[in-house]
Amino acid sequence: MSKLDDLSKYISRILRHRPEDANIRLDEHGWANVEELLAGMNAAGRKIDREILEEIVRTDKKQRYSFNEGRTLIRANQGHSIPVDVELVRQEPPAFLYHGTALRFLDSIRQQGLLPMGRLYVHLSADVETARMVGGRHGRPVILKVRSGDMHRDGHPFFRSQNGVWLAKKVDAAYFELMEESEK
Ligand code: HQG
Repeated sequence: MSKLDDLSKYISRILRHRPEDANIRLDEHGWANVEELLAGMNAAGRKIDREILEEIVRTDKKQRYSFNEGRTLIRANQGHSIPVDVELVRQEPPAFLYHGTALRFLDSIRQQGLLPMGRLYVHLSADVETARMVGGRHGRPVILKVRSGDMHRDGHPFFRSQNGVWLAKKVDAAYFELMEESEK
């Protein structure tokens, strides 16, 4: 992993899950003060300055972070476990969305539906390839095809984060099926 990737991983942990590790606080919309973040990271032994932070935000492959207009504040676009309101916009989803998970979770998911688990939302992808990569983080990947259009028509809200991730509060088992190898 490159040095920037390594720093980015750390920043996503601070901005989504554990701001206290860098001795900072997020406001109710998930914003951290940039100067405080830089100072907190350096104090925690993660050497970083504003230039490096700006490069990480600009080059991050998943566009995980945003600055405010004056670049005094920074937040993660999605993926939080702490309850912040990142002002997600409710949006009509495409007919189908995909969720990659691991084979070992499948029984539980079939029983309970897809739940946010440690995060605020269930994360869904517009394409199979992304879902496969997300699932592969947890083990042998399997892909669920979600009837998001039907869910939307039935009144279940969908949100799309700043960086294009689709989010839902929950997906009942009636709305997804396992994709067979030949369909992927
Ligand atoms: C599973 C990464 C048992 C769910 C990715 C998943 C994504 C259940 C795991 C983003 C379940 C949670 C999020 C149930 C769901 N029983 N297991 N009822 N319902 N699960 O990491 O979607 O690189 O919190 O299938 O790219 O894997 O960090 O969610 O396997 O966009 O920016 O519980 O994180 O982005 O795992 O990944 P996660 P996720 P970043």
